[in-house]
Amino acid sequence: MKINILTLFPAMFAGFKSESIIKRAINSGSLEINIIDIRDYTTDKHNTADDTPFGGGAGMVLKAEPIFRALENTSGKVIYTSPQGVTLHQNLSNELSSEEEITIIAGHYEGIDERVIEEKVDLEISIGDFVLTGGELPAMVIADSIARLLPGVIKKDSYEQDSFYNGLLDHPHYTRPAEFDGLKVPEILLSGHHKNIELWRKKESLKRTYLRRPDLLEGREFTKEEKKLLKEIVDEL
Ligand code: 9D3
Repeated sequence: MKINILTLFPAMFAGFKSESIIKRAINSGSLEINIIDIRDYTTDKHNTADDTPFGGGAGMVLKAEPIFRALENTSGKVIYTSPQGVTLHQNLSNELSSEEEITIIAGHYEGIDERVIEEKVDLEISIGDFVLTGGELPAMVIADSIARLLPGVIKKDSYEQDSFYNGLLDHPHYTRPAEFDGLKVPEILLSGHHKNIELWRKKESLKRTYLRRPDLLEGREFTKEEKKLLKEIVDEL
């Protein structure tokens, strides 16, 4: 999959591309991240990418023309990061991960000229109800959540266990040593009894979800095993 990102601040994306899982996804050929500097598509001698808003007011607006020109080198869905957009959800990331190519326009300052949105943008996405300085981090968040779903990037049994994928929060994790400063790892995890470990993890997942995100359990169909575990959880509280 190819993900184009249009930005006025390409340097912000350097670390994103060159570390950890995203780096591996790129090197394995399943992902291409193409950072496009909007300033490269300006035509005046001062490379002006933004201007003051018509009608007055504070801040600057990204000009339409350089963005239109930059988009000529892309294909596929165009996404604009915006506080006015739909809130990102795992279901949307799952859908976007089956696209061959997408382009994310990272906004900055007050936003972009509305004519870009009217003519070119298919989908506006927010990453939640809090205020950031620009759309660069949201662009990385969107790209990251898509990239990890691409074939061969992470093991399937790894993301099938994710909250919002299986609908439950994660269970606790421990690694060596088995005792640290008198703090012990739950016995069962050292037992080597895989069936019981799986059941313990399922119960811890259910318990956390019940206590922290009961909204995730609304409307869920429970298996017989899950009903039994939930009864134990409630009785033990
Ligand atoms: C002071 C500017 N505000 C005037 C009402 C509006 C505003 C414009 C641009 C506020 C923040 C931003 C920058 N944020 C984004 O571009 C953004 C964002 C966010 O701030 N939170 C969550 N998701 C997103 S996606 C893009």
